[in-house]
Amino acid sequence: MPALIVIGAQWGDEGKGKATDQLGTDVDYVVKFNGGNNAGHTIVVDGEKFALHLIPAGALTDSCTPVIGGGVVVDLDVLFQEVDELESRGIDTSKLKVSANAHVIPSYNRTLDKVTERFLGNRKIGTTGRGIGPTYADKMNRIGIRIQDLFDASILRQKVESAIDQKNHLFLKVFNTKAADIDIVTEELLKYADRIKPMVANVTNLLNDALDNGETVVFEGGQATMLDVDHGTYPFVTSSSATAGGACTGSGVGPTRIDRVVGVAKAYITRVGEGPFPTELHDESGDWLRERGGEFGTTTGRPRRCGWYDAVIARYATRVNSLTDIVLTKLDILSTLDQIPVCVAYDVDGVRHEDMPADQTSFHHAKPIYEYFPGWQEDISDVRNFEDLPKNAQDYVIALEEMSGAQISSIGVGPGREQTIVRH
Ligand code: 2SA
Ligand code: GDP
Ligand code: MG
Repeated sequence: MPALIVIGAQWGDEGKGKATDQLGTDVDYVVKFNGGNNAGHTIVVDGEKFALHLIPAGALTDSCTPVIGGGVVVDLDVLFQEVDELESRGIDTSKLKVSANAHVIPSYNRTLDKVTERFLGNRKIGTTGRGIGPTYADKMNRIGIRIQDLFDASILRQKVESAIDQKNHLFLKVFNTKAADIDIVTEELLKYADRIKPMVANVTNLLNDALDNGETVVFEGGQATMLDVDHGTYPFVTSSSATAGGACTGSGVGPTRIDRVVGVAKAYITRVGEGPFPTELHDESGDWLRERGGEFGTTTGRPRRCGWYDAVIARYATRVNSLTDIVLTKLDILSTLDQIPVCVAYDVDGVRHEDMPADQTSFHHAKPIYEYFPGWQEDISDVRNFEDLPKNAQDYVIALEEMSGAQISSIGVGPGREQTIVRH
């Protein structure tokens, strides 16, 4: 399976990091293609917990080369903190490659992200405050700073100056806050130039050559389908392409080279930040899922909003990403429930919708229509074969598979690398 995309099929935190890591030693390259350190992947290897933000999950496998593609926005402080932390824990990061086209997140964009959210008040997006949105806005506005700009101090200074001209107007006139200083920002960025230089690679060539040589490349999505800037619940989305198409634009590998697209979905669903969420639970079932599932953000520690599996979203994700299969995670969390509701369709102002409504207003009004499945009491975290799952758990998985439009190829029954049931 030479080129495989792993993306989130819901609102993020489905367990993409574990799904990528678990592909293991057969993988030669793992490529992060979108987002930045707003992502947080928790991976547990031999009982040891790793929280990765910028460095792709493949870094934990010796034989694998981690790659940061051109579609990523890089906070240099965070990148090197992460490198240092992994090295101090015995993980070799010397193979890490970074595209010269990736944009950097200057400090003024972290400030802008936070002050904008404060300014928006109850209209806020609930961002991670990492400067992601303003940095992608600069990229589209053609005032972004790229990794390659770090290697020419005078060009860098000019670019910082153009960007800051626009920002300082906002900082001073609109947000009533301190102006950014050209010299300070330029220095903040330049100080990493020597350290990052050896990591910089022509990622397009690297990955296309690898595929030509029959090597395996995994594209690891950050955030998820419903947070995608085009296909998600806009404006309550992140600012990057988190769907399968983003793997191509964010890395420089064309769509005809992709062999498999895996959507990672939890056996229930969570969301962080603001925005509509039809199956959200505001009662004790939601608290129960959050506590039992450990549903707190890897990056910010924010409590995640929790709800039941939404098959309308799953079908949508299958289409938007052309999923070949689904990795279903956290089935173990549902053990001990008497019955498990699954949203099979929406009621929008009295009309039944099997598919995602075409406009956001309808999605805001969508009320879940539930079907109820019998639960199971057993702890399933040691199960490794599908046939050894309790019958009701097997039936639940088969029902989700039928509703979601793609085969469920593996099932997570715990955070550990080995706590996985492979079906196909
Ligand atoms: P941003 O910061 O501009 O990308 O925020 C825009 C929206 O995207 C959501 N978002 C996320 N949702 C879930 N998980 C994310 N990453 C962390 C994790 C979350 C954390 O993996 O655990 O630690 O809080 C993530 N990143 C962005 C965000 O909530 C906004 O709704
Ligand atoms: P990502 O952003 O999609 O990589 O997901 P996160 O790492 O933010 O959140 C997923 C959480 O679920 C992590 O703490 C994982 O260790 C954990 N996890 C992943 N798969 C499973 C599973 O099958 N069962 C359980 N109990 N935990 C899981
Ligand atoms: Mg996460």
